[in-house]
Amino acid sequence: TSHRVPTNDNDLQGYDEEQIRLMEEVCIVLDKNDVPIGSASKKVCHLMKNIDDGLLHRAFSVFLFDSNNRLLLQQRASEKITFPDMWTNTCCSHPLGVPGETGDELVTAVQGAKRAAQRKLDQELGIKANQVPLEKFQFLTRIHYKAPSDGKWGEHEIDYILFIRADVDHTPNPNEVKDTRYVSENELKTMFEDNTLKFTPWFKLICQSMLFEWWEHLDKGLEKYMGETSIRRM
Ligand code: DMA
Ligand code: MN
Repeated sequence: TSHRVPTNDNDLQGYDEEQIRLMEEVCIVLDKNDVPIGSASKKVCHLMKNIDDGLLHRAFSVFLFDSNNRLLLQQRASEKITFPDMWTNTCCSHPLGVPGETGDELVTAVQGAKRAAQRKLDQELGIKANQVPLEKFQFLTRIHYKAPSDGKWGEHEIDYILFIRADVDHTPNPNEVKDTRYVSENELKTMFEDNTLKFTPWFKLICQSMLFEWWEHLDKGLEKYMGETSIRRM
């Protein structure tokens, strides 16, 4: 089934041309148990009026750490249609409704999220696939959350949380990323005290729940946290 929710072309007027084009990407539409039930454009999936009707899609969030256990953050570009200029984790986007990125079972869906993560780390940050091989990604859990952006746009996702430890070379794509910064745990906590900085809602949710506990276990091993099968509802 395809969700043909009527939308108005005026919805995208005035936004960046490249970001408008990316709104045609095909997202995976889910039921609340993360079972794919169809597909819909990125635009349709992120209009608050459709989210209010229950439309839910699949996403991923990458947290990339260097060998000093510093987390790479990005500040979203002003061109982004949702959550512009906000600081957030290394890279977020959506596995698409294409072979290799979609899947009904958790194992195939996780593999699809890893492939999408590798694709977007290059597109957003210029990190090449050979520096972030699929087998290096660690799947932790899935988070179901809903968050408005500006009234018209928002998020309603089941978000696959992926950690990766790698020393990488990055060259941000200015259409996606305004700034980047490597932070220690204490440096991130200090950033949260700076009222001039804005953070994405999903990053705040993950920071308030599991991030610092997972971070503490980077050296000890994340095995006991990996591959959680229940979906965390936030
Ligand atoms: C969407 O991220 C995914 C999450 C977890 C919020 P995004 O808005 O950065 O997606 P994209 O980079 O595809 O625009
Ligand atoms: Mn989304």
